[in-house]
Amino acid sequence: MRWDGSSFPEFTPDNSSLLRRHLSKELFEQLKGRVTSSGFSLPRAIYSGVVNQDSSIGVYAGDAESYLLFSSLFDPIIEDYHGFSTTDTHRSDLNPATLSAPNPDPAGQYILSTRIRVGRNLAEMPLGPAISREQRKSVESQVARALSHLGGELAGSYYPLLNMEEAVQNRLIDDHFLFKTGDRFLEAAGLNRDWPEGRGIFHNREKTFLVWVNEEDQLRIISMQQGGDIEAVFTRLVTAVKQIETTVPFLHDPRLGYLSSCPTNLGTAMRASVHICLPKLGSDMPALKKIADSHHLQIRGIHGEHSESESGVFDISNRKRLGISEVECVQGMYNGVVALINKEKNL
Ligand code: ADP
Ligand code: DAR
Repeated sequence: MRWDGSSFPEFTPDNSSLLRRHLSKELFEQLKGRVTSSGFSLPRAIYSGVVNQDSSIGVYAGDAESYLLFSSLFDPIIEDYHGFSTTDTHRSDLNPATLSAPNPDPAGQYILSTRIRVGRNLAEMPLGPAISREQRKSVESQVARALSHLGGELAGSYYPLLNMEEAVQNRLIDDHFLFKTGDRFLEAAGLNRDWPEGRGIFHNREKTFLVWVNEEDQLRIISMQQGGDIEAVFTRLVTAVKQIETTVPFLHDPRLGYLSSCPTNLGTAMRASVHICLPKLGSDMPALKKIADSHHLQIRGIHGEHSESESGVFDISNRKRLGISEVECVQGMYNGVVALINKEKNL
């Protein structure tokens, strides 16, 4: 679908996005002339959701100011997705000691791997949809410099996408370490401008600690490893986030927590996931979805968002990221995974 942004967009009858649910014609007329100090407008914020009628959310912020200037659209979407109202406040808990998540599958029968990531963006910078080419290159150099000072288990190297051999890039993607390219939702949001310049990946030798630079967010800080030692993965991530934040100030709001381009990644901006093999339960998707919904879990495919599960392996993670703490994100995922494993065992 094409759209020039001047008039209220058309939505197809099967469009179930939060954008369609919360953008009225009146609200569009009220907001369409507003522009943030980065030059970001409402039409740019909703363009991805208009040209991708299969969007689940459909909006992106271009800067911190977007969440204020377009709050009459963002706030209802935030409440719908996270259950977080305008009177709620976000709180953080990055203390591994308050997490109780002993490996739920020590024999390795079900959980193939665990990954916990947070999104972060730099303070004083626009978000990806509104950032300039020069600002994006500055983010890359600031982050690469900060990561070069990490020591011990976190020590590693930064690999820009610009000169990366295609075979190396494809191998990193296939092995679940690197972000995919050409996402049409990010493209329409303006997040892929000047691609691949300014984008890259940092990782340690074991690839248990990785940082994506300038994909959907300016940083995706990732801890991951084979098996179900969720506490170890969380501890590594927290150690890294706290060390990086000593040299790179993150964009943070007292009410919304860490700010991200997509409103689904506000607050903790944390997604804690396991790749789990559930061959029996996986053949009864209504039963799997019922347990996932009761624990506020999201089911993704083997290659992450917009992918399918393969041979009974699912990506199971927390759905909510705002209005709950980091420990509660991981604890909630853990409790749901325990319930899924118990169900699989009983089938
Ligand atoms: P994000 O988690 O950053 O929102 P995606 O859902 O697209 O992004 O996942 C990014 C990559 O991480 C994909 O290759 C996906 O297969 C991989 N991934 C996610 N969770 C796990 C996991 N528990 N173990 C291994 N790889 C994972
Ligand atoms: N694809 C967009 C964003 C959904 C949430 N996932 C993110 N942010 N990667 C949509 O509206 O479907």
